[in-house]
Amino acid sequence: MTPIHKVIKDNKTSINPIWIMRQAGRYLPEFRKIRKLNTDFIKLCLNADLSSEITLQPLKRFDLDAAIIFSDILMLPYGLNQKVEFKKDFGPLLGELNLDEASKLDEVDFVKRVYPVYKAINQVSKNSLTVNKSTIGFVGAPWTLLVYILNKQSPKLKLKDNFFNDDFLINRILFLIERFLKLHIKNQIDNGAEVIQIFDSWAGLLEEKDLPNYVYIPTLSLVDYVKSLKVPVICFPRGIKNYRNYCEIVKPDAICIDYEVDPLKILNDIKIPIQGGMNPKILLTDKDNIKKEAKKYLDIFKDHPYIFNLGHGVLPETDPNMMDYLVKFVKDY
Ligand code: 1CP
Repeated sequence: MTPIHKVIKDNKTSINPIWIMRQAGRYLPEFRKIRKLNTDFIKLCLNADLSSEITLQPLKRFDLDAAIIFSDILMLPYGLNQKVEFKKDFGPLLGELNLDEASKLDEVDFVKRVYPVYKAINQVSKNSLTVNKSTIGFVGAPWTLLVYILNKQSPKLKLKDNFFNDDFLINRILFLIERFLKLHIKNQIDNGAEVIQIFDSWAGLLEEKDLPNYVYIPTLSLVDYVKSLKVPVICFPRGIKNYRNYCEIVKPDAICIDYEVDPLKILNDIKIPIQGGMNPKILLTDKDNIKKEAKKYLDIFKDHPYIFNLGHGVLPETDPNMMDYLVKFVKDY
């Protein structure tokens, strides 16, 4: 078993595996070099040789315990024939989803559109750099994908005033997303993904009363599906206030916490393995501070099954030397 599997499946507490959300990407000069030559982000994700290479870049530098595949949660709307672009200094920009056509889309056609993602997972999981490490596949949670599909841009900039107006439309989209997410997950697992992480990056936008409809029910269905395929599933409902309720209802195998969560409180509240927490901004400070903060999480979770990670993705302005320092500190702890 890999260290991450030992923590999730055996509740092991004496080891501290580490991987970092967005570990493959913008803070690495070797990534920027490839990105500069490949201005179309979706095309880059669909180039299996390059996306495998990018996935492995952080593993060449740091002693991480997982490879997370270089892809994006927006490959799902892309697979449904919705136009997806990434604009510099703006972020994702989507076209209109043709729901009638997407509802009739054949699963084979979806797989054809995104198959290089599966090919890359296959290549990565067979690479010698991932021996005794976990290859992590991922998807966006139904709610977070609904946000991008309907809002057509990051809700960070603006969530449209009439977002919730058409209940029937929302339910049709959620139903469609769920169906194709299962297909996307199944193909990632069949090609070598050994863990699935579900990113609900915008869960924190919802009021408590709306969580059952948009978050709990659709995510529970996905979690049950991943479990039925005998692969551990980690959920990251970023920004929600009550992680305990979430865990009791959705029942992931492990929970990834964001940086606003009080680690002492969560230790009391939650029995399942925990991942993450440290604020990514800490990596922009100095080594003493990184050590102090990382130690805080490791001390608090020393008798709890814990996977070290940040409380959101590593920031683009992070110095790779600081990442190196963090990984070594966690490994030597
Ligand atoms: O070079 C560039 O401009 C592209 C930047 C980039 C990268 C490197 C984007 C655009 N996506 C990615 C890769 C990516 N996205 C990974 C790769 C594996 C890794 O190293 O972790 C993963 C897991 C994601 C997941 C993802 N995409 C999430 C969930 C995690 C999170 O950060 O909250 C979300 C919300 C997205 C959408 C997305 N894709 C890209 C951007 C800039 C965004 C966020 C836009 C926004 O703020 O709304």
